[in-house]
Amino acid sequence: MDRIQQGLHKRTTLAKRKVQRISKEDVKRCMKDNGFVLFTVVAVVIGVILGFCLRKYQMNFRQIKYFSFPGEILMRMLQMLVMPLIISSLVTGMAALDSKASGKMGIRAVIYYTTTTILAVITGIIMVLIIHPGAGGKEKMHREGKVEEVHSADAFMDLARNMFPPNLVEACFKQFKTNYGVRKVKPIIAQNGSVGSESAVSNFSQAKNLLLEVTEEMIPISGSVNAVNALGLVVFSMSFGLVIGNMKQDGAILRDFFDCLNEAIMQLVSVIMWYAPIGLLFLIAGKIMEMEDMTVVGGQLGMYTITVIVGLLFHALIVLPLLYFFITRKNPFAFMGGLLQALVTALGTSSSSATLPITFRCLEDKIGLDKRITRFVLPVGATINMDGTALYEALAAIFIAQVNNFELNFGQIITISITATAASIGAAGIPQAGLVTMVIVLTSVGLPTDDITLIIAVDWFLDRLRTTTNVLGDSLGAGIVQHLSRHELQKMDAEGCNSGIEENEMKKPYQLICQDNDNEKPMDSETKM
Ligand code: 7O9
Repeated sequence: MDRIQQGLHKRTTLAKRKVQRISKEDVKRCMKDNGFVLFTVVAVVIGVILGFCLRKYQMNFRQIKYFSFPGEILMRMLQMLVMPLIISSLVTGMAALDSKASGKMGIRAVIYYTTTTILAVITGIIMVLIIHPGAGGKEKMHREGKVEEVHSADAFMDLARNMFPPNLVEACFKQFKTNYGVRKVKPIIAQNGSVGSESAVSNFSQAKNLLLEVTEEMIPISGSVNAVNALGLVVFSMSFGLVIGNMKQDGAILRDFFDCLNEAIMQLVSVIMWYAPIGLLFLIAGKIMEMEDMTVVGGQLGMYTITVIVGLLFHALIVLPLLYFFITRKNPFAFMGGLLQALVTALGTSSSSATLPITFRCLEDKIGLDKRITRFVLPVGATINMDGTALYEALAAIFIAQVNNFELNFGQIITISITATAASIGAAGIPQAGLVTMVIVLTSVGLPTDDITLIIAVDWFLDRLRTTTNVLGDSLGAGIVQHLSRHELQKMDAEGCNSGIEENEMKKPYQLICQDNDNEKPMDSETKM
């Protein structure tokens, strides 16, 4: 009895000590983390207020550019890290998984991406049909910018071409893009006396005319645009990582190299995160000062903006969290709280790829996701999973149909859903995507592409919101894939096959946010007892 009591006493004291130690550290860390998030959010709020206050002074373009300079530096810093980050994380992410595990996780991720993208498209379509922002025609609407001609087939072929860059160094700064040239088509006089151009002409009187005039034909010619070919780099890095993983011990040097590169880049991300609030402040304030007069955004365009906002909010705050909750049985809003900094950065930068470094930090350090998951799922998600973009494109296409009083039948709505889904998946591989993908969606149902100019005025603003939705979708996806793959991960831990990535490094202890589920909590020696 005595021994039991002694034992109990010892255990309680130990536990007390442990609680004291952990709580002190946790509180400190919690303060640091939350203080930092608070700092970022406050910076964004100040940016918005400052932007609106400074609008009164009607600064010219040069002054605004100078003012936004600190923000521009933040964008450049983030973009600087994206390429080494995606290459190193994908190579190590794939190498850390055996081909069976990576195949299973890949399938789960792809199912998640397609499901959420389709759900987003459906949400967009339902919202625009209910709210009907396009009532009243387009005559009084303001137009801005211009739209270039795009052939959908060429855009999709460019996508496939960009998946396989012939020169990896060039892929870091150039994307293949089909341009159009004019070719003169001379009439051909056939040997039997009949005359034709390249398409055979049988009618003689028509042929006589052709003899006199040389026709012109638009032909596709190869060209390029200055942009990172993310899709090509992703395809290469994944294949490379898979091969290294299969090489087992022979691939250890390369695995260690990319692992070390990844760690070093992530440390640079931590440094940049300190500068992020300042950069975001100036980026947002500058954008607000640059904004055209709000009077443009009245009437239908105002209603359209509201419809998009409602659609994105519904997808981000209801559909995605519900999906996360049903699959993982964890609180999605706690997850989103840990992601706040990445969401705010997405809002400020309007680029999910530039936000990627911050998303990595949030998911790995704050939410405590497994690096084997984030390294593999996040870059792929940033490249092909764009829920916000898909929702937006479907909604915008139907809005343009509405302002043209164009009745869409059910088949055409389905066509819009399919093209919007495909366009959002392929956006990173289609050169100058933004408008081009919109043109593809509109041409698929015969809507006038010129009417894209009606919505350009609010695009800069809506882009920020859809980027935030995209980042949220990618991150919740990482959480869901981790939950679904927990058994494989545990099995791999048990077998001790971390493929060169050190155990303590791969399994950062879960912090407060995700402690409600024991399944995925890594067991340390104390909890095992
Ligand atoms: C939005 F992750 C990386 F680093 F591999 C990566 C790099 C570049 C991933 C993607 C890209 C990329 O170029 N993406 C891209 C995205 C290119 C063109 C258009 C878009 C669509 O962007 C969204 C939108 O406009 O709706 C949004 N701004 O998520 O960044």
